[in-house]
Amino acid sequence: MPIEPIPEDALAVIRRDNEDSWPREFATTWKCIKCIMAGDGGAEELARALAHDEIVPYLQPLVELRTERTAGFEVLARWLHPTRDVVQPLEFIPIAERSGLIGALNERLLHRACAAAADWPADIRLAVNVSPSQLRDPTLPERLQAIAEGARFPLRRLSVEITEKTVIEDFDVARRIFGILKSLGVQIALDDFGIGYSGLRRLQLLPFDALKIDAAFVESIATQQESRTIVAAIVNLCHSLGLTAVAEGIETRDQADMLRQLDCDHGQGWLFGRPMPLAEVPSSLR
Ligand SMILES: [Ca+2]
Repeated sequence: MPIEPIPEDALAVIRRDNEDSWPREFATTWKCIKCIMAGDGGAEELARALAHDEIVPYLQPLVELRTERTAGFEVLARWLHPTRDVVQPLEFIPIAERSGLIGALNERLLHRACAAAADWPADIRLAVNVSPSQLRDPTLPERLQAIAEGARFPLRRLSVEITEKTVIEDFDVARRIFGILKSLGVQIALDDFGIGYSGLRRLQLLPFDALKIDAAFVESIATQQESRTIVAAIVNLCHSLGLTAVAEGIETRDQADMLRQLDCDHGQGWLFGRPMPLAEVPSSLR
């Protein structure tokens, strides 16, 4: 997506009070600047947080359900706010989306996670979330490639997670980007499957490698027959299409046992580990 030029008078307004602290590196989109000029304090604070490296990756383990061995980690965002507790993504990802900062935010998280993971065992994968605006940007594959190569992290160890809604926004662009990512060795997972816009046709037309079954089904799997039936059907669908089935939000031993009985391949949730700072990952792998 071409970057809209930023009018000089807008930059002058932005710089007025913030000559030293203005995060120019992240103010590369007119959308972000318009947000800030319109008085969106959230966008301004988030841009500053990015410039000061306050948004950091926390990694949550993804395990093979059969062995409970760690297969990789999903990269999640946390805001180490200078005056508050750690801020959860629900509070700031919507701001990042509306201000156009989400791409810069996700890329920065990816860079830090890749740089750390390059030294971890070679079978440990990283999964990163890709936003709707990133998936509209035809340069996404080369951007991800540059980040991974810069961090000496092999692209074949990278997965991108994309929600159903994201895929729907611009199907043709998504399909082109998917094709390039696959040719680079990147795997693609459909995130939060089952709660949104489930178009099975898209599963057929897009080259997914994995489906992440939404936590809403996992939560009641040990107590409700209907949830079990739905999850069993999704796992069967995955295997028929040659995809890996991943269950999200596993919190109890009963849920894990049930998913294993249903032949679900991978799992993620507090039972296996909460999101942790990068520095804690190596000891979790021992
Ligand atoms: Ca995800």
